[in-house]
Amino acid sequence: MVDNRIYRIIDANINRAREGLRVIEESFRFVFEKKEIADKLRSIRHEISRIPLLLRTPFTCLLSSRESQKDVGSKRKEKKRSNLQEIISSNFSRVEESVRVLEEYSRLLNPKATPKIKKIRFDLYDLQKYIQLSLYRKNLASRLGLYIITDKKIAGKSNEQIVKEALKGGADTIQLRDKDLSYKKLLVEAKKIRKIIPENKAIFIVNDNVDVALCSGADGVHLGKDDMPVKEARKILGEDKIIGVSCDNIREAEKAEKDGADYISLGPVFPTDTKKDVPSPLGVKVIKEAKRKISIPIVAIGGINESNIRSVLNAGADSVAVISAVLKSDNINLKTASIKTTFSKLLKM
Ligand code: TZP
Ligand code: MG
Repeated sequence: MVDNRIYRIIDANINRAREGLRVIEESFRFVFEKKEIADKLRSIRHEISRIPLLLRTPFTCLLSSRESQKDVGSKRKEKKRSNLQEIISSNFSRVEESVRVLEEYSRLLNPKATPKIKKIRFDLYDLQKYIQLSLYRKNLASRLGLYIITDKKIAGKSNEQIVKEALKGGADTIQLRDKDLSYKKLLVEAKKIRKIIPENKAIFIVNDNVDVALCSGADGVHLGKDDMPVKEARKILGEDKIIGVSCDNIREAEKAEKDGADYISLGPVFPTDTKKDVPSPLGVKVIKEAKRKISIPIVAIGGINESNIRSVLNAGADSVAVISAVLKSDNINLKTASIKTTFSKLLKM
């Protein structure tokens, strides 16, 4: 005869696990609108609902053991949550703990069910990893802000010097772009720059080279037409690095999103002398159209300066990438700061 208190534990933990999953599921259904993930969560929720069957325990047994009002743990203070990520993460912990409890107590009811419940717990760990790293990348890519790209020739300064000054001026993202350095020297340069950019102060992206991005500890890589395809890059980089892709039309933008890019750069929006092999300026209309068609962040690029930044942001760009408007200035720090002030004011409107 099984102690009624064991049924009470099973009942409470099935409810807790199902409810926690439902909380996470709602975010993916209604906020992020990711059907695949919502479906996966729902299917695990259904597996949990079938646990009484696995334990050969009639639901009436579980219900009659329930004494929620008497629960000595029900008066505990609830913790504050300030964003969706925290809600999702705390609910994952709740669900995993509950499934562990079910797994352990299943030994008293039907030991044959224990490995099946254990499998649910391991599926949850994988799903949590995938979900939380995707959210981490989504958050990072939404904070690209004022995105400064290095160019030693235009600046007449070293990459390190450019980065130091741009950081002082408040750049949100720094991309190391150096087409002249060998693979070996680029890695040395990237490691030096990673040291100059404090984590959490600015985002650090390496242009072109996936290996260098990974080995230098950068936050991500930016890939162009001649670089590694996004899907291959993701295999190497894992789920905790962001991948940006250069696009010069809407079709490419849609493909980049489908392939798993975390953001795109789109341009040239205005005439530029900095990059030669680019199409004629696309105008801000391309930003407006991309905004309607894709949902990953859009970094506008090409000929952007203090006087046209407003039109780019009004068209819906999430971030602006700048080379010459900042690097041609004698004072990169002041120029960055001044563009940043305009950028921040416009984004707040
Ligand atoms: N990709 C499209 S345009 C461009 C790149 C790298 C150059 C942007 O530089 P600038 O000086 O800000 O126009
Ligand atoms: Mg490239």
